[in-house]
Amino acid sequence: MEAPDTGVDDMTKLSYLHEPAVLHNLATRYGIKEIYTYCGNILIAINPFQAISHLYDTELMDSYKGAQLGDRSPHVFAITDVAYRAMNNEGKSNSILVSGESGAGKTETTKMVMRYLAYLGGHAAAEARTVERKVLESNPVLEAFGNAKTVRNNNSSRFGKFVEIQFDACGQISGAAIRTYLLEKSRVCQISEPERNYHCFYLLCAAPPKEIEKYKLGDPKSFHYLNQSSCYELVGVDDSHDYLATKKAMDIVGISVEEQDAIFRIVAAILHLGNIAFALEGEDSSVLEDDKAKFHLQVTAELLMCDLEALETALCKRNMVTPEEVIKRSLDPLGAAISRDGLAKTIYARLFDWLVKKINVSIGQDPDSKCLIGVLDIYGFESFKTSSFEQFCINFTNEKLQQHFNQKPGGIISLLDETCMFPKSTHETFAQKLYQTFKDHKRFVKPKLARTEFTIVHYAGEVQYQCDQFLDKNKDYIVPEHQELLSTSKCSFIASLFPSLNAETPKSGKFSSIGSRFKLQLQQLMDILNSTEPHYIRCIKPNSDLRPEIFENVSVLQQLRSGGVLEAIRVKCEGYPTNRIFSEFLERFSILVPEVLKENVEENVACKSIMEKVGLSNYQIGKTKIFLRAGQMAELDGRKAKLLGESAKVIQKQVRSRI
Ligand code: AOV
Ligand code: MG
Repeated sequence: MEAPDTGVDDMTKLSYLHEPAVLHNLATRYGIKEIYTYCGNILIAINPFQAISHLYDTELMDSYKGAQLGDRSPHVFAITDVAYRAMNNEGKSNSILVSGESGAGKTETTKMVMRYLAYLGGHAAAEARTVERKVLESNPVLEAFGNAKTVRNNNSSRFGKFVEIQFDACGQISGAAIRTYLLEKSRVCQISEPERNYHCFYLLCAAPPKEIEKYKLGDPKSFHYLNQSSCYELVGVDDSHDYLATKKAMDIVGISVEEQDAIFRIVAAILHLGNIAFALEGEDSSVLEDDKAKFHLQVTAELLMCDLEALETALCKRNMVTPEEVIKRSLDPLGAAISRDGLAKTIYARLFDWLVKKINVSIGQDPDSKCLIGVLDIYGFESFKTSSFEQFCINFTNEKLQQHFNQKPGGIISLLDETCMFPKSTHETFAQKLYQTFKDHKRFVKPKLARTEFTIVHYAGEVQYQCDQFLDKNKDYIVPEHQELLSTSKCSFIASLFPSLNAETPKSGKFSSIGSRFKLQLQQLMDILNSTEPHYIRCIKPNSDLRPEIFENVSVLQQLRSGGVLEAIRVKCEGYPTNRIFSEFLERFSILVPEVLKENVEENVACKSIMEKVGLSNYQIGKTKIFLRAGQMAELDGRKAKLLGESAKVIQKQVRSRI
C-alpha cells in the first residue's frame, strides 16, 4: 500500500513511473532498512552492508511458506517460494537468476535462496549429512578456495556458480549438481594493493600451531604470493575461526580427514613454491637465489611428496625435443619464475576442480528427478585499472545474462584463438587484428594512442582491456615436465590431480582454448536456463565504500538503467507479464472447460474458449503462446481451485504439510 513515509513495496504501483520517483522510493525504503522492493515480479535487493536483525529468521521463513507474492513484504524468500510452488504445481523446472555488479550482494542473496529451499524441501531427519546440509555447506568450502578480497568486494567470488537443486515427486530435495565457471587463476601468483589472494591461504596461516608446524608456515607477510599487497586481514573476519569452520564444512560435505590434510598440504606447498626465487647464472641460466630459496624448494618437495632435484629441474629447465635427442635447455630467472607461477596456478586450479567434483559426488545426483531449481551466482561486472582476460570473461558472462550480447562484438574469442594458433603472434598482432576487424563496430573503441588496448562499451559501462596477457591466459596448457613431476608424486591425492597423459588429453603442443571452452560452457548454461521458468533478483550496490546507510543516487540509477529494471517496469505496466505455451496452458486449465479437449479444436481456439468462459479479456494470442495481463493467471488459478472443490484441497493440504 502506498504510504508516504515507507514508500511502496512494488514499484509498478507508483503513481508516477519516472526515474526520480523510482529512485526516491528505493531510497526511502532503504532508509528504513527495507532492502527489498518488487518491480512486478522482479525482486530488487539493495545491499544493506550490515546485518538486519530477524531478516532471515526461521519464523520469517515460516511466514513466507505458501504465501502469494505480494501478500507479505518483498523478500528473497517470497520469490523462492513462488519458484518452488511453480515447480511443484506445474511440474516444470525453475531458475532464480541473481545479478548485479561486484559487491552488490549476489552471493549472500544466493545463499538465502538456498537456505530457504533447504527449509522447504529439507528432510525431517536430525541427521547432520542430509543432502540439503551438504548443499549449504558447499558454500563456505567453495568460498574459502574461490573467493578473495578485491577493490570492489571483501568477499568477491572469483568463479561463477550454477547450483542445480533436484527435487523428488514430493518436493523434497533429492540431489544437487554444482557447476562452476572459470576460476581466476592469475590471483594465485599475482595480487595488487589493496587486494588479497584466495581466503584459504590466510586461513591456513592462522591455523592452530600444530598445523603451522606441520606445513612449515608462519607469518603471511613472509610469502611472496601474499606480500605483493599489504592487506592481510579483513575487518570483521577471524581467519583462525574460519579455518576451523572451513574444515567443519569440509567434514559435512564428505571430504575425509586425509583428503583435508592433502588439500592444505597443497595450499602450503603453493606458498612455499612462490618463495623459490631465482638468480642469473652464466649468460642465460638460472639457479636458486639463496639459502632461503633452497629451504623453500625443499619444503615444497616434501609437501608435494616429489623428488627435490626433479622439482628444481622442472622449474629451471625445459626439454627441447630434436629428431635425434631430448636436450635440456636452461631458463633464465624470469623464465624460471614464469614456470614456477605456471605450476602454482595449475596445481591450484586442479585442486579447485577436485573440490567441486568431490562435493558433487558426495551430495549425489537424483537421476529420477523431474524438476529442479537452478540458482545462478556469477561474478559481477567489473572494471579495474588493469582489466585483462579474466575481466573480459567475467563481463562477457554478465553481458550474456543480460541478453544484450547480440549487439556486442562477437568473435573476439575466435579472433584470439586464431591468434594463439599462429606461432609468431604477439599481443600486438592480436590488438591490430582486433582494430581491423571491429573498427566500425559501435560497441568497440580503439583508445587514442593505444597500441595494445581496446575498449568495449558494455551494458554496464565502458571497460578498457589490456591485451598483453590475453594470449597466454587463453592457452590451457600444462608444461609436460610439470605434469610428469606431479603425476609421480608419492601422495596419491596429488598424483590423482595429474593423471598421466593419455589419448584423451590433447597432445602436447596442441592448443586448447580457455576462452572457447568458457564460451561453450556459457552456451550450455543458457540452454539450461532457457528450459526453465526464470525468476529474477537484481542486486544493487548502494555505494562503493561498502558502508551501511549510504545511498548514492547516481550509481543506483546507473545500475537500475543498465540492469534493465526501469525498462522492465515499463513493459510490466503496459504489457503482459505472464505467458504460457498453448499446450501447457491447456493442460493446466482445460478442466475449466472440459469440452475444449473433446471437440477437435485448434489449441489457440481452445485457449480462447477458456478465457471467454472465465470472463477474461484483454489478453493476447500469439503464434505458440497465450499472453496474460497481470492478475489473470491468479484469476484462472482461483477458478480452478474452486472447481476442484474442498475435498481436493484437503488432500493437497495434507500433502503439503508432509513436505
Ligand atoms: P557479490 O557476490 O554480488 O559480489 P556479496 O554477496 O559477496 O556480493 O556481498 C558483498 C558483501 O555485502 C557481503 O560480504 C556482505 O558483507 C554484504 N551483504 C550483501 N548482502 C547482504 C545482506 N543481505 N545482509 C547483510 N550484508 C550483506 V562479486 O562475488 O564481487 O560480483 O564477484
Ligand atoms: Mg559473489
